[in-house]
Amino acid sequence: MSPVRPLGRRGGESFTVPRGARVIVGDPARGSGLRIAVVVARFNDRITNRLLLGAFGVLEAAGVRAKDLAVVFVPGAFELPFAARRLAASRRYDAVICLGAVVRGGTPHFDFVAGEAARGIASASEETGVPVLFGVLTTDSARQALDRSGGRLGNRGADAARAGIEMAQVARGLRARRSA
Ligand code: INI
Repeated sequence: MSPVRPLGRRGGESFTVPRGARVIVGDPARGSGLRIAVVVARFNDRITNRLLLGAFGVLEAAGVRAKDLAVVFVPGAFELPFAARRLAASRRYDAVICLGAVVRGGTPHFDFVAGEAARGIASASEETGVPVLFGVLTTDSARQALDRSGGRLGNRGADAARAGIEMAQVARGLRARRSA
């Protein structure tokens, strides 16, 4: 079996799959018609606002319309799963993107907040079957968080938005396959 069907470039690599194989793949650049919810933590707002702007930039460029977008603010990353789960369970959105910034700062609080955010976001996705994306920075310093929120190391909010669009299409593809 030789891999003969080029899928085009996804990230850095150009994938090929055997001709005739079933393929489900999303395109992060095509968001038209998708309904997207964004949940953003206000804690470390200087950073989360940058994540939010990065996410909006990607969603707008991909053709997601403002009327298909919901934005929910919560106090901190610990509260992201609560809102994400409710939004996902409503079935009104194709993907839910969670944005937050947990900065270590020498307190054990970090591990609880970051751990619960990750765990809760993963279970919101598993329990509802709706993609819920983890756009939460977990860094040792504010500097590292700034670098990853539109600084020299990219923007994790933009990355999460791209992943959200891609996963919304993958979820649709999987649903269509099940009912076929
Ligand atoms: N929330 C964050 O989003 N980031 C943090 O770095 C953070 N720290 O370090 O404390 C943080 N704490 C607040 C937490 O998310 C809850 O809002 C709070 O505990 C109330 O439940």
